[in-house]
Amino acid sequence: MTKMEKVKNYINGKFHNPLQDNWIENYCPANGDVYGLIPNSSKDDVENAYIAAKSAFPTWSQTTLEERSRILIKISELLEANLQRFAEAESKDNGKPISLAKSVDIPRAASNFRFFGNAITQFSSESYESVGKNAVNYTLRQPIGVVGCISPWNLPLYLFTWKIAPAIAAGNCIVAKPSEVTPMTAFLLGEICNEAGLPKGVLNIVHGLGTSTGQAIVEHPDIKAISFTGGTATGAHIAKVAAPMFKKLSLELGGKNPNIIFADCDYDDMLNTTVRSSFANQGQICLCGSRIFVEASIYDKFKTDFVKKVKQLKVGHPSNNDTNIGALVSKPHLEKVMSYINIAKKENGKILCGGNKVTVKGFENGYYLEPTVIEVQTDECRINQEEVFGPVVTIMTFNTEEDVLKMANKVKYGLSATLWTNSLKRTMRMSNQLQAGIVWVNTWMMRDLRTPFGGVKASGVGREGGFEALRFFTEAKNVCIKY
Ligand code: TXE
Repeated sequence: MTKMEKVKNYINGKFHNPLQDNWIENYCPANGDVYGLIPNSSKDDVENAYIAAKSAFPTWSQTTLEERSRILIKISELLEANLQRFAEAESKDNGKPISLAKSVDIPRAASNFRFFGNAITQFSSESYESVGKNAVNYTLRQPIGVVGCISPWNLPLYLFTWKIAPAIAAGNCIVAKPSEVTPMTAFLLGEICNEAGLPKGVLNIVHGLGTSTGQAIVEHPDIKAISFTGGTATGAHIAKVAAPMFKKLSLELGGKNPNIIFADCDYDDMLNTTVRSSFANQGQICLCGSRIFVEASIYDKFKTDFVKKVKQLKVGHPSNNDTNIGALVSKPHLEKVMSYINIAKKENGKILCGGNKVTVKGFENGYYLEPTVIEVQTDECRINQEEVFGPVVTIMTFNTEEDVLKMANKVKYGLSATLWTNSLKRTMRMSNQLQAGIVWVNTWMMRDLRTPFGGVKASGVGREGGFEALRFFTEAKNVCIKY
């Protein structure tokens, strides 16, 4: 067996084993081997991380914006300089194609630091003159103190840094936990932070299971805000634990996003983007358009062309440059996705392509699955209502704008929606009425980091991105002076 890669906790600028010497096995999705060990940190490890964060806070919160900005941008530059190493680690830990880790995950993690390094220099307090009352108000935006950041496994470093960069920029200190399924790049980030001169204790990373380490962060009475991305059930549980302590909460949860295609769209662009919005990252992105609705007049053509393109996608080892679909993140997740394919079959869903596990030669124990397209007759079946979070999409037809809008909104989630049309009037009507935090028209996952990001209904509460994130990680304090 190859040498075990041991992840350690990063507390007060140093790397530590968990106090109780408890470890979890880390699996490589591409071949199913255990290749590393991860601390399963206890309450005491979380407490040590909290103490380090608490002691760093008075100085960090008073550090000038220029200095915070300089350090964040330095971290960004170091990530860029280490692109290859980080991309390889991400791909090995998660199963995603190396090409994706190199072009999306790691560059975006670097952008998160650069963006918030710049944004904090533009974030300002407001003032309000109370005309005729001889008074002036000013509103300070002060850092909260010690905050908790908990992130998932699908875009590991990308989503981890999406939280910690604004938290640090705003002057907070952090106790953070990446997913226990994909801890490696967060572990490597510790070294980069030290090299960039981030003062010790500003960022502390504890690894472990959600139910032990994550729970300890959420339950900690002095960790005053929790920013969480993950499953809806976990989000609901976190909200329940945090509410009696009046913690500030930002929850970015699941999605079951509609991709609505009208006959008047730019067809080729729509087709290529729809393949991507269905299967990028093995369909494990909360923004993936997993419910495809196609206007009746182009339904048959779309069905033929789409299935043909999906069949061309290459499932293979993540380290091959020509792989389009890598491995799913874990064995339990593969089984969950398979179980949904079976549910769809029982519900009379017609499998147009895919539906089976794939054996990749030389990596027979890896977690591979064919990209799967299922034709459904009704939007009310489970495969069309519940989040699968894998390379599985449904397609069905619609006749009127009214019908498709109803179906699009008739799920418990409301994260994103995609609309393909060249009609301006329809664009305006539909985008106003779609129940989603994000609507993309004639594109998908085009991101501008200044924009609000998050969902409605069971997709969560709060918004990340731009000044929204900086507002979340600060408390507004109004001072009213009568003169
Ligand atoms: O996520 P969890 P899971 C969806 C997707 C997936 C399902 C479950 O449908 O199949 O959620 O995935 C930590 N207190 N998404 O179970 O458990 C956990 O350790 C504090 C959508 O893997 O929500 C990890 O760090 N923390 C999603 C993080 O929560 C807890 C991305 C997310 O894990 C905790 C991932 C607890 N009690 C899955 N329990 C998206 N929105 O993008 C777990 N955690």
